[in-house]
Amino acid sequence: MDKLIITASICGAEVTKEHNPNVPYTIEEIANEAKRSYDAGASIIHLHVREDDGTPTQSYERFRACIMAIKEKCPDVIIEPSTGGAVGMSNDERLGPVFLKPEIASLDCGTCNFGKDDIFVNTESTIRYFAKKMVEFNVKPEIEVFDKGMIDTAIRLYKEKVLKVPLQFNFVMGVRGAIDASLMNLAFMEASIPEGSVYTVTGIGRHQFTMAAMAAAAGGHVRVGFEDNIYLAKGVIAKSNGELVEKAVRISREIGREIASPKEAREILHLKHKGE
Ligand code: KMH
Ligand code: ZN
Repeated sequence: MDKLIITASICGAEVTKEHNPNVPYTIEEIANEAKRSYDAGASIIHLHVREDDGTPTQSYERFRACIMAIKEKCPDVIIEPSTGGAVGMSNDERLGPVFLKPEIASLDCGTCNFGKDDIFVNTESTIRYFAKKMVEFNVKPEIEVFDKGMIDTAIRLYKEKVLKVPLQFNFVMGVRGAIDASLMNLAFMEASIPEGSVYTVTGIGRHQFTMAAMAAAAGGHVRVGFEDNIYLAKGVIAKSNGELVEKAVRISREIGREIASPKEAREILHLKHKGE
């Protein structure tokens, strides 16, 4: 089994300081949270950015500033900008960070309800448009799936040569409106991806660490962070993303699986370091 790659989703677009005062907004706060996560064992930072007042933005300039600040503190960490942005953003707005040519970026492969009243819209035309832009800018897509049908969409795009192997998936499990977080569903998702693919598991809310444990045991990889969960344990607000990463590291080491460095993660994911 490969070493475990930990992705830290440090900021997200929906979670706020009202939920957890430690959610980062400013460039300095985002860079500090990335550093805490990296020091704890994260090799990938899944990055959303905010204006100083917390408003989510996909601005090229804001991403550039945040990425530079993160690289200053952790030069070798893998930075994976989001192209999901926040619900309601336009496609071209969402694509902003792709023009920075990161090594990797998220590619959301379907539409789903997102919480009580929101819909996260990713039509097939949108997915194709984003995938083609990523190929053009030499950015590896991490295929975000919130439901099993999104895996099938990705496979269709791979068969049409829009996406290239090895495919890299992130199974987001437990969003209200999409696939639930359970062992049975994880086994189903894992069995549905092409051989040779790599997958990460993101358990939402209280499912974060149960799903992390299952993924670590099954040979998948793990994502933790404020974007997905703000609690270290029931009723205990996490002081930083670093605490969440530390817990994922403890779980993995307890079952005998070591943690991948950024260099090892690049090897597992077939990424090329584009560091200046
Ligand atoms: N903020 C969500 C609507 C991604 O990063 O690609 C979508 C999201 C997925 O976070
Ligand atoms: Zn995200």
